[in-house]
Amino acid sequence: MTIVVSIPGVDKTRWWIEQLQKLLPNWTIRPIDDPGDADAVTYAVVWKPATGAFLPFPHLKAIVSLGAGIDHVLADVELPRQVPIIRTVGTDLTQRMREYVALHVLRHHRDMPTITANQRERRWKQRVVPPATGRTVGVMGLGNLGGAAARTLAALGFETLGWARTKREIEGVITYTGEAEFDTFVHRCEILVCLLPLTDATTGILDGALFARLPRGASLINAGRGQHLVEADLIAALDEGQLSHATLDVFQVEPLPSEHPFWSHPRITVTPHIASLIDAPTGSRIVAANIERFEQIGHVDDLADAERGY
Ligand code: NDP
Ligand code: OXD
Repeated sequence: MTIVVSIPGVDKTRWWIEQLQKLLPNWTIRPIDDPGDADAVTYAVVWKPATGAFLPFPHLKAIVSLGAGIDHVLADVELPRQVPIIRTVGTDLTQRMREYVALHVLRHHRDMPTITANQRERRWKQRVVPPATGRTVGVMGLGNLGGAAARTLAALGFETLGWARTKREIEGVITYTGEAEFDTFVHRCEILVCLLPLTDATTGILDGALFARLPRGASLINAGRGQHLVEADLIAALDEGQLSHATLDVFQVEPLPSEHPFWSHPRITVTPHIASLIDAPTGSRIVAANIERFEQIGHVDDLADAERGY
C-alpha cells in the first residue's frame, strides 16, 4: 500500500510526505521518482505532474489533485483516463477565495488604482463613486469558489450576477446559464470575475470579443487560469480604454517571466497565484481523509468528472 507524491520542489515534496505519513501511518508514502515497488502504488498525490508520471503504476486507484483544478492532471497526454481524480477543496480554500475576490472587487469598485497613482504624484483628487448597490459585478463559474464569491459580493451589497454551464440558484444572485445567456450576462458586468475551470470550452474565453461586450471602462479579475485569457487582447482593451483595470492571479506561464509586459503595465495588478493557495496542514488533512474514505467506499464528494474537464 503505497502513496506517491509529486509536487514541484524537493522541500515541498518532503514536507507533504512527512505530513501525510503522520496522518496515514499504515501507508508507505514516497516521492513519485523513488516509489519502491511500483505495483504497490495505489494513490498519487500531485500538483502539476510530469507527462507520463502515472505510467509506471498499473494499480492506481485514484489520483489526488492538490488543488481544486484538475487541468494540470488532464494536461498529461499519457494520463490513464480510467483512474478517478479527486480534487482537494474545503472551507479554507473557499474562505481565502472569498477574501481575494472581495478585496479586489472593492479595490476596483472604489478606484483604488487611480487613488494610489494620485498619491504617488501627491495629487488630492476626490471622485464620488456609486455605493456597491449601484455597481454590477459578474462572476463566471458558480462552483465551490465562484458560488461562494458571488454570495460574498451579494452580501456586500453589489448587484451580483453569475454565470455557469447549468442552472444554478443562489440567493441574492441573478444567474445566467450556458452560451445562450452569456451575452445578456456579460453586457451588464462592470466588474467581471473569472472563476471558471480550464476546459476546451473555457480556454481563451477572456478575449477581445468578450471585452468589447462589457460596459466601457469595466474591469477584470482573473483567478481561474491563465489560459482563460487572451493576453494581447487584454492589453489592447486596456490601452484603448475599453477596460480600465485588470487584476490577474493566474498566467499562461507561471512564474510570470520577469520580462512579461503585465509586470509593468500601469493598469494591471499582478498577484502570484495566491488567491487561494491550499495551506499544507489543512490540505494534508483533507487529502488523508479523502484517501481513507475512497479506500473504504470507493467514492468521495470531491471526485472530478474528467470527461467534463472539472
Ligand atoms: P467547480 O468545479 O466547483 O466549479 C466550476 C464552475 O464553473 C461551475 O459552476 C461550472 O458550471 C462552471 N463552468 C464550467 N465550465 C463552464 C462553461 N463552459 N460555461 C459556463 N460555466 C462553466 O470549481 P471551483 O469553484 O472549485 O474552482 C474553479 C477554478 O478556480 C479551478 O478549476 C481553478 O482553475 C481555479 N482556482 C484558482 C485558485 C487560485 O488561487 N487562483 C485556487 C483554486 C482554484 P456548473 O455549475 O454548471 O457545473
Ligand atoms: C487550485 C489552484 O486549483 O490553487 O487549487 O489553482
